[in-house]
Amino acid sequence: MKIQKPLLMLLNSLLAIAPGNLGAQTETTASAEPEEVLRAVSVVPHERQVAWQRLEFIAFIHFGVNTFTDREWGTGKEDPKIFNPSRLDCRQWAKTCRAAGMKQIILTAKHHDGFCLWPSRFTEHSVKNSPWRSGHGDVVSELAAACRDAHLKLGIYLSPADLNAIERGVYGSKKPAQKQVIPSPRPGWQPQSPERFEGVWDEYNTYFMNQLFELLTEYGEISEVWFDGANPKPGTGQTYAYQDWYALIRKLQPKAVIFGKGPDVRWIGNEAGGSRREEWSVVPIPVPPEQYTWPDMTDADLGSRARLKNAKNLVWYPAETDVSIRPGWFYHAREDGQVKSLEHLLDMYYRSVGGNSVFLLNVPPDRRGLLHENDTHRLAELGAVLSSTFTDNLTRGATAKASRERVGKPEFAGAKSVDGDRETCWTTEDGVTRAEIEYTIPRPRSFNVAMIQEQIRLGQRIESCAVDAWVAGAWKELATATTVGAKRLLRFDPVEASKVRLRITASRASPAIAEFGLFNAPLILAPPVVQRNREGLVTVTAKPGVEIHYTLDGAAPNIQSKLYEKPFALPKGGVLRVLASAAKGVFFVGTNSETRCEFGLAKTKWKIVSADSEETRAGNHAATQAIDGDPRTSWTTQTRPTSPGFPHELVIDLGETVEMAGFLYLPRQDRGAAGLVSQCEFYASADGQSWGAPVARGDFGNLVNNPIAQKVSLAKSISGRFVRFVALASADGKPAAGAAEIDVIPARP
Ligand code: FUL
Repeated sequence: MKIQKPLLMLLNSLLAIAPGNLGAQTETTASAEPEEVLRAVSVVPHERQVAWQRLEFIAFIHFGVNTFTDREWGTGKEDPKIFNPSRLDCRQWAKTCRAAGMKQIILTAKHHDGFCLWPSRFTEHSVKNSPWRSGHGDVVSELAAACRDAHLKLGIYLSPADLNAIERGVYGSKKPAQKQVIPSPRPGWQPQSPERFEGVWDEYNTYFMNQLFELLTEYGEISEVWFDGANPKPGTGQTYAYQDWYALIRKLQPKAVIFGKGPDVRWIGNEAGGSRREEWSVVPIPVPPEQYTWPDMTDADLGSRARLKNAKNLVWYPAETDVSIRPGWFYHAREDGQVKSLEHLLDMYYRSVGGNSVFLLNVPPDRRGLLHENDTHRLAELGAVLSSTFTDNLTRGATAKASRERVGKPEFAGAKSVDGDRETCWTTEDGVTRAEIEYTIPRPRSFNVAMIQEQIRLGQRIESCAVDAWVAGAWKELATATTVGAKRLLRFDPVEASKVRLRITASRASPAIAEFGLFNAPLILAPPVVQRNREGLVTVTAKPGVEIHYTLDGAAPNIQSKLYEKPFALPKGGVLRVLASAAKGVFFVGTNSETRCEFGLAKTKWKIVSADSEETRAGNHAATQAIDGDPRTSWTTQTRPTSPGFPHELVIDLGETVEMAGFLYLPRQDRGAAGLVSQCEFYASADGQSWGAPVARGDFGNLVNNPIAQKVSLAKSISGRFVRFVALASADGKPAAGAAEIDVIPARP
């Protein structure tokens, strides 16, 4: 039976809050449930959130002037003429995403630089002033058409922060707000939509809403509007009329969810692809949603019972996990060898889609306007593995025997959890919050993945559960989980069985299981793990059954390349590319499982000469940690309220004279925010006394969310024995500096 809206309301009141109606059940706990827990269970998703959740796997496309300037964050001062993709083809993007199993594409219509990928009538900083398609191009329109053809949904990223608008004095302008009507008239423009929005807005909010109006009325259906919280230049005093933006979106695209700085979908809280151990879609907020300015929610616990205590307002606010297939969000040729491995992508898929979240994977087009071959290849592999894993659900046709069912309600029988219909579900009686269900499949099969889905239209209920298999005459626990929500995927070693049991061990109300599945995922060829110590010794490890080959000249490794047999010395550093391939007679899915590393000089003789400050109070953040060859440890300057601010500096003695070609700055990798250096200078000296002018400057974007290694190359190599690293500004605007590692890239003879 499908759950229809009126019934849903009835069901919800029946299933969720029935503390007085517990009868003589033995497995009940609901009578004891505190009021706030019952309230949390009664919060359900809006239809647009259900539709979004079911997309599961979607694509992000970061494309714009940064693609051509090789930056992660632009300046707003770019010349629009630099945007000139030679072979832009949105159909190639759509085809690739579709083949990977993605259901939607979100495009950076405008990133922080303010450059618009559509010919907006409200700025000159756009494709209309670029040579691409002789100034008549419109990436949004080409992508909208490609998505329609490929049956993909379309989302729009429109950066609230706008560096070009700052340059023009529109953003952060102190001019008083005025009465406005959106869309603002433009000569010769007949807006396609009759909708009008009146209000009192400043220049930037008017500009922003006009852009939203263009994007939401001229490109067909838009399913997601992405509001990024990041701002490269905070402190201008510009405020955003969020509630008016939302009202405009609701009117023009009522089915679209609003992400991030908006009420429908929350940012998972990191850019590394992982969901929380407990990912609750119901979270407390301090004021009613209509008055709320949605913050980034990054706490480890957002919705546990402890968080619900004293909660004033509870909302359905599910998570989206955004991450890039490469280190950066925009395309950089230097990252062609750093496309994430199949294993890494799958791991993120399992943790996000299988962790009650939607997986938003970024694939950045290159300067041709095409997705690079390395990315398309990887996405095709990913799509193939996902479909070969999830097409054959072994519980199809299984029989189900539940410990508890609703008496006289066959529409909620155990069998409903294996009928392949996610609208139906198995539930127990009200108040029964612990239950088991046993599935028998027609013959023993081998499997290594279990899938549990709650009927989220009835809220999120399960707090813990376990899956067992009947093996050799006894139940064997395969895996346990905390929350479930829209989907929980559990991975374990392959097991062969015909009887499997799902145990709900704690739930906020009677569990409502929409689907339970079992799958057999293929073995994946994982990339080798490379480690190099301070002395320059390289160790490579891989799974059993894997052969390792490598190159040191930058060339792509293949099975003819040098075979790795034991650790080797790499004192001068360089680019190491290592390939995993299946040994004879072993079968894995996935090819090109490569790890690429760039190393600087070995640090055997290095010493710290001086550091202006070291934080040794909270953990060991001494300066030596920046040259210990261990990326997990870091130097940071003191963070006491009285600690001095920028500049900070570190002087290193390399122990010998070196011809230097560049530097690597690795920000701290432990997700700590203090000390991520966004601007710095490097100096070189023969004697550690006379330094002269800086030999290089670093200007690094997006470090807080994506603290990847930053490379600074010298225009001309320089010789020296001492290096001075001067930090000038930090990514979080606070006065501390730091580094996980500082490396010197030697000039190649
Ligand atoms: C961040 C931005 O600053 C990055 O450039 C990127 O767009 C990412 C998705 O969000 O906050």
